[in-house]
Amino acid sequence: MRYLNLVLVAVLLSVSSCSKSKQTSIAPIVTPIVVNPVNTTLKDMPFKFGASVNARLLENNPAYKALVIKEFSSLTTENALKFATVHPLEGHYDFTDATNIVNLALANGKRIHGHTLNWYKSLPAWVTNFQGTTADWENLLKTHIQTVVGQFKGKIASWDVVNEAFEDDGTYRNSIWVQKLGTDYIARAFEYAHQADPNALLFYNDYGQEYSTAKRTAILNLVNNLKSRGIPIHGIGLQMHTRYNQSDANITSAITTAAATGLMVHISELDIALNPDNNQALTYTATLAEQHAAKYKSIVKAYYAIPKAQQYGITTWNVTDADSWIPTEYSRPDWPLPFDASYQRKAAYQAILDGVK
Ligand code: 9MR
Repeated sequence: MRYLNLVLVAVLLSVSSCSKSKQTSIAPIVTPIVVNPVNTTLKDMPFKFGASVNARLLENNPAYKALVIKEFSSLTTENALKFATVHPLEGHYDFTDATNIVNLALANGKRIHGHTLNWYKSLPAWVTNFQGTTADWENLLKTHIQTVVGQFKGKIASWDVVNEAFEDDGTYRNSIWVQKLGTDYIARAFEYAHQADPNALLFYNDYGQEYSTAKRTAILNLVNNLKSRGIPIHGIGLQMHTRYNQSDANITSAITTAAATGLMVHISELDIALNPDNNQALTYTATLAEQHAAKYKSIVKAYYAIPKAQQYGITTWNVTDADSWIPTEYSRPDWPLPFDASYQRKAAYQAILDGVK
């Protein structure tokens, strides 16, 4: 023990005398900061980068859960807060899935985005069969929104308040909500949500804003109208379910025109299909992987060019090619996400990081 101490003292003395005698002649050593790409994750992007997450997979698949925790700084509830899930019977709410996702997000320092308070799809039978006066329908809309938002007040940072209210030709979708309440129910949906959580950021969310000018214009008109009336709307969600061969010009127009409203812009459901023509025999090749990566990069670049304060973030719809909704929905092979079916990073992953360099 004593011998060890002596050795230590001797070593320290020699180091200090050595550095003293040479300190005037040696330039200070500057340790270079090496960015290790292995340790870099999507959490390190200069804006929030998220994914929509599936409650069942988080519950049953530890590798999926680990990937979600490791990579993302924001989580969107894929299905857990849709009307049919959260409010399956009249007067009966089931917050189980949503609560699990919210708790996971909060425990891991992630922002949580709620999807969606109002949609024409995923409605339970009790709503589609509901019989009542206009006032009864208004009460149904208001009660649902305020119960769900109120349940997660202070925890869910932002909401897709109204989802997909327009057709691709820019006309209002003839949804059950428009049939029962007229198109201005949209404004009231935002007001109801705001009353339930005045700090929550409220978004209008829709797809096709990159490929349909008519739809984009209709959405911008709606949003500007709501703004001018003082309705509490804070952002536009560009779903961006797009394809590898969509033009950069169209994508950039959707992003810049949304930003021109002054509201925040959320690329809220990003995925890039490689097989939009439903070719059953298509296989994933290096060429497709590169085209995929290039489109991810150009989307990230265009997004990063809007004012920082308006960059609410980019969220992919689902996490990996194994859980993407696209192959199931269209019964075709496809590889739309930055992680492959074995949860490995694809070329698109690096392209996302490169998009902000
Ligand atoms: O990914 C979702 C899928 O699991 C559901 O079955 C489907 C119906 O609720 O909705 C999918 O998510 C959609 C989202 O809610 C709105 N934009 C389009 C998404 C893909 O269809």
